[in-house]
Amino acid sequence: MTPPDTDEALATLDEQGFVVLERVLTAAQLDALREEVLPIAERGPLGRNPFEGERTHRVYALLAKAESAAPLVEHPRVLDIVDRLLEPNYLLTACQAIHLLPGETPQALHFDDGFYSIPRPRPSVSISTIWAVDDFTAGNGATEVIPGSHRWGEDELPQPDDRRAQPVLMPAGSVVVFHGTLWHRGGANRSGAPRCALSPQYCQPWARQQENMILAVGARASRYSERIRALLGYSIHPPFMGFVDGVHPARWIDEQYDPADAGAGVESARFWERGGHLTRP
Ligand SMILES: O=C(O)CCC(=O)C(=O)O
Repeated sequence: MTPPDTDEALATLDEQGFVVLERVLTAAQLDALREEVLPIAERGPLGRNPFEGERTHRVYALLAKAESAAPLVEHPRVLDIVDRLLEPNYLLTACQAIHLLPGETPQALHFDDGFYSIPRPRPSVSISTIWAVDDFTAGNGATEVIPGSHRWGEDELPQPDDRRAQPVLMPAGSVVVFHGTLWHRGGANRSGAPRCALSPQYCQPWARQQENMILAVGARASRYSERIRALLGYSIHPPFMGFVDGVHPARWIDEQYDPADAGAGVESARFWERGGHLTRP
């Protein structure tokens, strides 16, 4: 099946809260990912509670450990969608591998931006993606979603075993993109083989990231593209959210970096020209 274009994907996201882009990774990207990420996932720590999954290897700070995750984090098909849903300068809030072992039970239904204390219904503060490294099947723990639940209010809660939850079936190399407000969970792995997924998640540029990406990735950030560095936090949300000692944070890993090249200086200059107000008084 041909993946929907960005406009179609946005329409589906608006209606259902999620959209699947099938087979968007090349065979080479998938091979590189499997070669590097699977051993890390298999060695990774088991979850510390039923939510993380006691039969799930869960590896955080993935960009510190596997450079082959980068093409997923900055995949143009995904970022074209996120660009239209979040404000410019949005950030990478989480980036993890989730490797469900046979026997894993269903996760609790939840939504990913639930820790921002803004009442629902509301726009998403974050957009999540889950990439299938293995095929997602009905039996191996495919992510389950409740279509339309991104619009639910505060009082609308799913049952623990809600019949509206449906598995996202997709072949390896596909990705499901969904609103941070969509109720979902990892499914039960009743198969005889593990199910590996990667989950980069993005948040508004004014929201605190779940994972402290600057500390998590550290000096390895310099190995990545400018786009990934900006997503990690080597960026500012103009006029000055994210400054370090009064200068653009990218200057700390690249002395030649000129914020004016990225347009970041322009917004800041306008702010000061207006006398330090976000809008004219
Ligand atoms: O593993 C999955 O399919 C979903 C996991 C998830 O939603 C989470 O851990 O927040």
